Amino acid sequence: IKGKMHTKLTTEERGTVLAALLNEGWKVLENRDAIYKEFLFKDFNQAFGFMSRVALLSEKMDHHPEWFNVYNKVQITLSSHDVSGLSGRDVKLANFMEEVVKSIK
Ligand code: HBI
Repeated sequence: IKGKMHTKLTTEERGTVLAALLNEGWKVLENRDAIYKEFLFKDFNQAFGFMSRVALLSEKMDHHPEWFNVYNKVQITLSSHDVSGLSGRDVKLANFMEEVVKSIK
């Protein structure tokens, strides 16, 4: 399907929508076309509540994060296997995560 979601982010998109995420603390990995962020919450309950809400959207999008959780910390890497890099789906999911955090904290 042509369209933002199933093609690699263009250079232009990397300067706009992706740059906005970098301003929110996301980092582009050195050795992979992927973005990474670590979220810290008050406790496990908050962290898992965040993960639950993200999980529901990721299932609906059929686009899943690579994540690691210990207590109140959630480390997240986003990339799109089917384009071997970043796509609009990663941007959409990252933006959703930022919204969820705002509604929790
Ligand atoms: N999640 N991050 C990510 N990247 C994908 O390409 C992807 C996915 N979840 C499910 C999915 N692709 C399916 O569409 C394919 O595995 C069939």
